[in-house]
Amino acid sequence: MKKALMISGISAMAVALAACGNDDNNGEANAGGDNNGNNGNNGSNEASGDDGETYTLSIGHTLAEASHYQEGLEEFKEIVEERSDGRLQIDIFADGALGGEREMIESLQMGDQEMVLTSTGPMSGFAEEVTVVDLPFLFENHDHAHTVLDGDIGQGLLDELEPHDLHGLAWWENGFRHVTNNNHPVEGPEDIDGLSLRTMENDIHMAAFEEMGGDPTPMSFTELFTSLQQGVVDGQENPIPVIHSSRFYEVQDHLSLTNHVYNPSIMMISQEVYDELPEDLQEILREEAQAGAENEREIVQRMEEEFIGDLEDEGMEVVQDVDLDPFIDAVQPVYEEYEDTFGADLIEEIQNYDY
Ligand code: EAX
Repeated sequence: MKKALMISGISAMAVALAACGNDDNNGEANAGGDNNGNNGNNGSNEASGDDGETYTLSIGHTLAEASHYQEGLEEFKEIVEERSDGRLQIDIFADGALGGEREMIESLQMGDQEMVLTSTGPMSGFAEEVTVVDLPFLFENHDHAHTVLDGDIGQGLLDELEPHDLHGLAWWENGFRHVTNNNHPVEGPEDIDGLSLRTMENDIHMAAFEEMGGDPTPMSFTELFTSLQQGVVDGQENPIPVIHSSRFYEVQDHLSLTNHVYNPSIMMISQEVYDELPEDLQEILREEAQAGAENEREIVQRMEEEFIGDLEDEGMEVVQDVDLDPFIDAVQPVYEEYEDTFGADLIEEIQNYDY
């Protein structure tokens, strides 16, 4: 299995030779230990202190350089490289340069890519348990979502990733998703009827639009702008910062603030890569991923407030005061369909969470 983690510096050879030497004595690869079976890293393979290595971690995402993901990641990169004294190098790849989200997650599992910042959209193909968050209208607002995801429920969902060779570092944010299309304004679920809409590769989202008579087409984000431009689909749904930073106003006439689902993102690292890092660098990644999440959520909020007016200035007709109750009623069958998958108790616990 190709190792993704790039270790640079001549010390890599020295560490490898030292590990081989210690292998001869106590059968455990380690760094900095003695030959009496006491290794320098609490019995695990990670060195606990500075092993003199530089680790280069590539992180991919599908959004534009002008997006909330990119802005949040640039600040994450700066603080991680500073806190680690350069022992961690973060290389950011935007615009789907490393592939669509599903492809990048697969690359992490194979150890061919170190990190990804991805929507939960394609996660049903990897860890279905996590996609409980994709139920339409599950979260009432951002505070509700943040409180659940930053608590025991959110950590429990991240823990579900580990058996799939993925390590969830923190819950970042994409935002509340809204419908755009080129046919007509959407003011009620009846206006979804007959629309062909691109969705993420997410069964729950597809089921929700089918309940309203829509014709969902699952598609990687990397194909979306061209598909809209060519009329392959009538519309799509995404948060305001995505619609703006990916310039969908150039290929979509109507935007309706349907708020139909809160869409979190996950900052993930390949479990194989994570396990190879010294514990002090693992701690920096964990702490700064969470701090970066809280920073990126503020970026999303700023963009959501700022960009609706911009989208109108760019020519989009925006339906702002959408009555959500008919939409909520229309998608109730999706909850019945997925109750067995996630458990009624977990769904109710999230819905009734005190925030
Ligand atoms: O995660 O695929 C999508 O619509 C997502 O919003 C995008 O990839 C960012």
